Amino acid sequence: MPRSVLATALTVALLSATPTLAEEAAPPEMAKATLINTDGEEAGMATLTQGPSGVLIHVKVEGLTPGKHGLHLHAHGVCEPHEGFKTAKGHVGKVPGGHGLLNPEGPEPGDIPNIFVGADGVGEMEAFTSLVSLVEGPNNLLDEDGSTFILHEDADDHLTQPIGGAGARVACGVIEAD
Ligand SMILES: [Cu+2]
Repeated sequence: MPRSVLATALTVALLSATPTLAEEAAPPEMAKATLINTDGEEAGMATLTQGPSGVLIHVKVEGLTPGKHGLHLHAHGVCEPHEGFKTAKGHVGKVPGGHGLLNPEGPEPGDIPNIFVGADGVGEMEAFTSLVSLVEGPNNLLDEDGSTFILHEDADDHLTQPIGGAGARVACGVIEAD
């Protein structure tokens, strides 16, 4: 092969291996959830951002009892305050005996760390999980029947079944593509 033809072939190969600008600039997949309390009043906001290996979660709440509260991803995208938010169903990816970030048999994909609420009733947390997705797989939070954040009355000890002793459901937010 003449040298100039080889050089051209190499250039074409290199160009085709370079990502296009559109691919590089593609924004991350985002979702959000407005949390409501058991009176149906707004109690906070959550944002979710898809990263290359999981989802970054940010939650901010207000008007809640000070202290630690269990926070989970639940498997159904309906928040009905008068039903005690039972309409959100169980945890994403729930398996018997599998709840808890510290559970040798766990965790469930819906398990995330607690949120801490201060004396002023305001709480905020950031967490990352590779067990769920906003774009694909069996634990896609934006699947057909949706998903929710559920904030519980008490702390999750990350071990006790079935919900870490976290008690009643006090706030709920439907996760929606943003
Ligand atoms: Cu829960």
